[in-house]
Amino acid sequence: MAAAKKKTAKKKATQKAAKPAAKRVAAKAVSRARDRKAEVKRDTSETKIRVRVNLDGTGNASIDTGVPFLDHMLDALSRHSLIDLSVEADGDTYIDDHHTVEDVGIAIGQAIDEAIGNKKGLGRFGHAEVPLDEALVAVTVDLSGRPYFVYNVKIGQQRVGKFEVELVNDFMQALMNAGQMNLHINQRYGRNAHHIIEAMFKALARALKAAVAVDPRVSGVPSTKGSLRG
Ligand SMILES: [Mn+2]
Repeated sequence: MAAAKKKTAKKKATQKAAKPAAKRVAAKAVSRARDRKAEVKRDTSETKIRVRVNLDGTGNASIDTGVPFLDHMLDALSRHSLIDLSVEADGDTYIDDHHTVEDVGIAIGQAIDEAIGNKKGLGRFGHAEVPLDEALVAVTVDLSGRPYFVYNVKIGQQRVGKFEVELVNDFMQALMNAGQMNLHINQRYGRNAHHIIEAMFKALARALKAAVAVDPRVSGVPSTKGSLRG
């Protein structure tokens, strides 16, 4: 009689233990399936911008900023990061491209930061060096929540077509601030402005691809401080 009772109790205990384990698995699957998408609308007297990102995309880009060279660069950013990126901008380009380029940088930075969410399991760091013919550019990113910007770039020409080369600096700075990221850009060498800037955007893409990736082996936020928000 006592033995039979013991057996029943053991069976019950086994059933009890099985239930929470099943629940845990289900919860994990849900959190992994969380959409890492964001939409940012920015509306000022200078620009009207809509940006949509999907960090777990396939590099699908739909870009129309009114600044053709920027469209070309954002297309490369999306393609090589595998981040789906949609950008529509209607800015005061009759003045110059400055407001539009800077505000697109802000909106993309905000969208990426929002899509990253709680940063659990985040790769956090990314580094890539990308060549384009004679040019080589390195980009290092830390999605630390602490904005810091290093821009070691020297380009001889002032323009690529109609596009002002110094706006690349403004774009990267805006992206870094709004995206709350530590961003280091180091041009190793290069002669042609188009090549240097395009290598920079491709390196940014590859660095971001690693930094926004989620590693299922990491539990919690990848920080000894326990937080990557400021
Ligand atoms: Mn090109």
